[in-house]
This record gives sequence, structure tokens and C-alpha cells, in this order.
Amino acid sequence: MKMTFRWYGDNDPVPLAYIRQIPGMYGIVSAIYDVPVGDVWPLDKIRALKEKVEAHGLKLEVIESVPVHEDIKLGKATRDALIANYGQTLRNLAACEVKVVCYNFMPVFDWTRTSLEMRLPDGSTTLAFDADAIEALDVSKGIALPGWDTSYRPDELKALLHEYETLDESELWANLEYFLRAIVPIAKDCGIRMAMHPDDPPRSIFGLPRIVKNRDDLERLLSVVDDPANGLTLCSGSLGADPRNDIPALVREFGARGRIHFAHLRNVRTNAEGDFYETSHRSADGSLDMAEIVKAYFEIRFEGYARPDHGRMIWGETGRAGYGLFDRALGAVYLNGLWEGLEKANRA
Ligand code: DNO
Ligand code: MN
Repeated sequence: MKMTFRWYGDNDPVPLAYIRQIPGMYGIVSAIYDVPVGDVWPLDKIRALKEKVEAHGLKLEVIESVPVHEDIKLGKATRDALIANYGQTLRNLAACEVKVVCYNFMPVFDWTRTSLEMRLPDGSTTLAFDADAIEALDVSKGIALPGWDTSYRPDELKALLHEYETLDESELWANLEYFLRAIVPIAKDCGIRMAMHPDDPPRSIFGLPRIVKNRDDLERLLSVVDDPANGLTLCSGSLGADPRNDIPALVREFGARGRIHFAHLRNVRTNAEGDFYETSHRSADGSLDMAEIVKAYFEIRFEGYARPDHGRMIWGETGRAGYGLFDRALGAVYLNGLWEGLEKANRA
């Protein structure tokens, strides 16, 4: 397991020099943020990022994410040109020795929360999702919830949501299949492993279709192109927000088949209503047994990349919610500690 850390580039308040000081850190997970979605990521920008990361003694082998243009998800006529661009981006990344590309296929919104700073009893703040609060929203009046891509103007967002009104799950699946059949062969050819991030949270919001929510969805996704180049980012916190998803079992099943390339490791406290909040990584603090999850990775001899996914805001840190330095660093060290314990116990 290679431990990595997400970094948002030069605008990230957490400097690479600090990330390097976290014990056991192998590399950085990042992206090119100043290229419009759908355009090709230029080689020189990728190379510059790689050099910056490597100057701090870290590797750049995982990209999160190369975003998929909405026209591809909607299956519009423009998709072929956009898919060709996506393929060229993969080739450029491969030329810079990137190995894994994380992406997702969630319409309009990436991860969604109703609060970015819910206060926990210990005074830390965390990301939370309240299912009733989401349902109660009247989308037609425009939406302003934390954590969403603010790059849409309200009228643009409305128009985009309107386009999705007629798209159901089976059509979204068809559009994903079209994308994968075009992209996976290119990825395979240039030595990149695609790693789909599941929907977060794993449920439909505002009637938008969401199709990567559980074991059967993952199985279906992998069967579209049955090749290791078509793989997964297994996000414990995203899938784990639905208590019916058994994360250690998913790791064992899909990991043993060599289809998990990137492990997102974080803990959540869930309830049967679908509400959840993110906790420290420690098993006792949330609903997920993180020790068991790491054990599952150990048992399948996982050699891929992992990162502590979100963290709480602790010790007075401010900045990008979910992506502070302190709690994610604690998470990385805790996870590496679990791994070392397993290694030692199995050597004896
Ligand atoms: C949530 C996070 C996501 C993730 C993207 C991947 O669990 O890991 O923001 O980065 O959805 O495309
Ligand atoms: Mn994740």
C-alpha cells in the first residue's frame, strides 16, 4: 500500500514541504486545475506539476480527478470530440509516468454535504449530510449548498439540471458504457489504470440519476470492459455512508480480482435514515471498522495507492473543508500503523 495525500496545487494552504514531513508519505495526488473541463491537459503543465512534487521527494503517480464533461454524461453529440480530448489527456499523463487516474460519473455535483462545519463534542468541525435537509430543498429557487462546484452560475445550473430531467439511470449507464468502451482501450494502451470513484453520498439527489452506489453497480461497471485498466477507487466513506455496503467484503471481492487501484480511506458515522457525518479515521469514532478494512487490503496484498480521504478541522486549522493538514496526517499515520501491525503479526 503506497500512502498518498491529496494536494490542490499552489492555491492549497497546505504546502508540499509539510506533506513531506508526514511519516510514510509516498506521493501526491493532484490535478491540473486551470484547464477548462473537456480540454486536453497540456504536457508542459503536467510536467511542471510533476517536477514540483518530485522536488519535495514525493511522487506524482495518481491523478484525482480528470473530470468527465457533462456532455459525455448526457450523451450529447459533442461527446466524441470530448472523449478524444480525454484520451489525449490520458496519453499526456502517461508520458509523465502517471499510473492511475481517478474520475467519477456523478451528474452535475461531486460530493455533496449539507454542512461543511458541523461541530463535534471535542470542538472539531466536520462535513455532514442530512437527508431531510436535502429533500426539503426547492431546486427551482436555485441552490446554494456547501461543497458544490461554484463554477456554475445559478442560471447555468438551472439549465444543466433541466437537461438531466429526461435522463434516467439506464441512459446514464449507456453513456458511461460508451465512454468506457472508448477510453479504457486508450488507457490500457498507454499504461494507465482508470479508477472510478463511487457516488458520494451513494444515493440519488434532486432526482438526478446516480449509478455507482453499491456492489452490484461496481460489478456492472467492471464488466463493461473486463480489464484491469477499467478499475476502481474504493472510497470507504462514500460507499460506507450506506450501512448496507460491506466495505471489507468489497475490498476482498474486487481487490482479489486486481480491480482496486486506489483506496480512499475515511470513516463516517451513519444512521438508518441516510444521514451521516465524517469522523476521525479511528474505528471507534465512526461506524466503519477501519482496522478490518485495512486488514482486507492487507490480505489481498494490496500494492496500489491509498490516501486518507477527508479529515476534520482540528487544532484551530482553517482552510479547505475536509482537506486540512492535521487530521489527514493523523489518518495517514494511523492507517500506516495498522498496516505495520499486520505486517509484524504475519511475519511472526
Ligand atoms: C469524496 C472525495 C471526492 C472525490 C471525487 C473523485 O469522497 O474523495 O471529492 O475526490 O469524487 O472524482
Ligand atoms: Mn473519496
